[in-house]
Amino acid sequence: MDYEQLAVQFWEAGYLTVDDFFASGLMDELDQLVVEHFGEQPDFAHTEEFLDRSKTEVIPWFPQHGGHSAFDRISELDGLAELTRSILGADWNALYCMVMFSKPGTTGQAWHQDCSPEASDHFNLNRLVYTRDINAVTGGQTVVVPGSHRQGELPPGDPWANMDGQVVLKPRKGSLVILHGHTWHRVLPVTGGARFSTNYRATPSGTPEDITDICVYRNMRYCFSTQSVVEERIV
Ligand SMILES: O=C(O)CCC(=O)C(=O)O
Repeated sequence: MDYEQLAVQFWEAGYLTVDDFFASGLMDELDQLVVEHFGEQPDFAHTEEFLDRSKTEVIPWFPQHGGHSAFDRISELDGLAELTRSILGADWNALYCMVMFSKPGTTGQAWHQDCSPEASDHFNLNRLVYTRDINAVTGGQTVVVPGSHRQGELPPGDPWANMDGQVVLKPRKGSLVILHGHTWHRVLPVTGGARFSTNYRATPSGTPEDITDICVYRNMRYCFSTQSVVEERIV
């Protein structure tokens, strides 16, 4: 695999998809662990205010904090580290891994940037692993605006309206999607079974660990650590 070429592609578009990056057997194993953890009807972890205002219905899980070492096998893969190094340079940092679970029939995630785009060198990378196919039948496709990681703040507006130039990604079982934290992105409504991705976040060296504490939505900025709206955004 030509990691340097993939890095060029990433920096041009602000995202990258590589299908068949992960072995099928490992995907089955991780998928099973996620399903067992969440069960049929998991409770939401975020506040009502967040769920209502953000138009985002996800439940996070940090499996490595609970000693689920199977998830380490992704972070230990040489190919993933090599590709991350090609994108971020030699001194990058791996953060935690987080599963984002959405129940069937939920809204997905509204447009957002994972962190504030004011400083172009302060950002996170979402390194997303998919253990099952995501397509028009399942719903939950990931939508991005190519090049938006260079366009500053996500414009205020309708959290859900289509945006000019948007591209719909349909990752498959075993796909890797890498998203720049400043890229404008969202997840479409989940119309099939449960939908989840596992995010192995990484940052360039010198980035604060809490870089994703304040998320930018089209109608607000939301701070996760204080569970509060820190800025209303009005058109
Ligand atoms: O699960 C996905 O495809 C996208 C995840 C996402 O929006 C995020 O991690 O900020």
